[in-house]
Amino acid sequence: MSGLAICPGSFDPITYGHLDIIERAARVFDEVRVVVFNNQSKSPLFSVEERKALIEESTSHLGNVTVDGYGGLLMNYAEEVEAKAIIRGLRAVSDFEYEMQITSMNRKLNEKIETFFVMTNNQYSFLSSSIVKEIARYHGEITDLVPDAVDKALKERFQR
Ligand code: COD
Repeated sequence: MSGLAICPGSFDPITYGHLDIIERAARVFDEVRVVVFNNQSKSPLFSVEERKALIEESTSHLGNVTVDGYGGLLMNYAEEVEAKAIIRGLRAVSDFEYEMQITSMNRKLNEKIETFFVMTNNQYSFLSSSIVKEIARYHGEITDLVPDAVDKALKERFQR
């Protein structure tokens, strides 16, 4: 599809579940922008700059993907860059209620920018940044769950 699609999120940090959604979006849209937002309610482990750098390294194999950070409303950003679509990932039915709520609100703010939902690969349906951080904090193995750069960054952050 022509035009720019935005993958918004906290990405604290990016996991293979996020990457799966980004790769699927990059196969469908000409241009994809991953945008890191500071979701204060989640008390982030990594700064926006650190999260952006980890996403850049993890998506360097995707020629049509760029990365940005933003401190305001998603729909304001989408309007500024003239995005055509918002892409969100779905893991399980439990994601649905939250996604319905933010999508309805975003549509109220701008009904011209459509939100598309992409279902994750089954192997990542249990995966979240929070679970990964929890495992890393107690020195469990996360190699299969996150890109190499994130594995390294988490190991450094939670060094014994
Ligand atoms: N498999 C597939 N998809 C996944 C997986 C997985 N294992 N893990 C996460 N995802 C998806 C999520 O469903 C989401 O689509 C995306 O990946 C990012 O996930 P998170 O958890 O990093 O990001 P969120 O959900 O915290 O992002 C929320 C936003 C930052 C987008 C939201 O808070 C926002 O828009 N903030 C900006 C302020 C704003 O506009 N607020 C008004 C909203 S109405």
